[in-house]
Amino acid sequence: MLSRAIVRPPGPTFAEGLTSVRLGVPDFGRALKQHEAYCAALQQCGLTLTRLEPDEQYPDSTFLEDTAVITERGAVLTRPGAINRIGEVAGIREVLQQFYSELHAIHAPGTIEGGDVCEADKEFFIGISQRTNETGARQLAELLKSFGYPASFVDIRGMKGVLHLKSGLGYLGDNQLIAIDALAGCQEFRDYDLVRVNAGEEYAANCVRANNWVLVAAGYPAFEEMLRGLGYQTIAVEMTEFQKMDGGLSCLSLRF
Ligand code: CIR
Repeated sequence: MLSRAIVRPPGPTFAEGLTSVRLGVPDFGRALKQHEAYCAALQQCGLTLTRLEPDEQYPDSTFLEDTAVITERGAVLTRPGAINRIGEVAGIREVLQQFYSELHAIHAPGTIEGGDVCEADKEFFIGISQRTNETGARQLAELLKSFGYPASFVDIRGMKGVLHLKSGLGYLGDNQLIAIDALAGCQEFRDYDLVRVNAGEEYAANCVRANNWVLVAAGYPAFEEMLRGLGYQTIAVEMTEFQKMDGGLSCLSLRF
């Protein structure tokens, strides 16, 4: 059961963040409204929010999932592969110290971004990506092992348009793993029931199971309908302005 989430609204420099997509410049006012609706959706799922102040020094700091990996048994501060995001981690350390007495960290030359880490019940998948290197993945796997969790690696470096592992993978619970076509054939997922995402709806794969609900990006009706058909209650959240900056639903919070 999830009880808390940490969130940080975008700051006025949001549009200066990193992006690899060409969907236009995000509208700051609209991004703030979408973020507020996202927070309301998490609250509807029963989560108590810790709301951090916007941090204009770091345009991508609203995507705070990338700065830590949180499990029931311990937390790990990451070391983002995007050099201009490394400084975001110090602020998250201060916040997580309130909740975790023991905080671990990834060390240079290792890099990890939380978007590359997918938990499926008691097992973790770690994406090796443009942002997460093998050294960082191995460091994280060792730490997860010390918590009692197995981890395996999924190399996504050759997958065009997939920034992070969770850009194309999501765990719904009940042994059901959402996967875009490029990931569906990975051996690592062979023991799971795969829920496939239609071509053109790949962005929707990054959804968030939060207690009795699944948060989905608005605008993907076939995907949402499919989840409902599987018996899930969904909450659709407008994400257009975050999508312009390569961000999905999971990146906007740390949930535990
Ligand atoms: C970045 O490129 O780092 C941000 N603009 C987007 C990060 C998205 N994070 C995620 O998918 N976990």
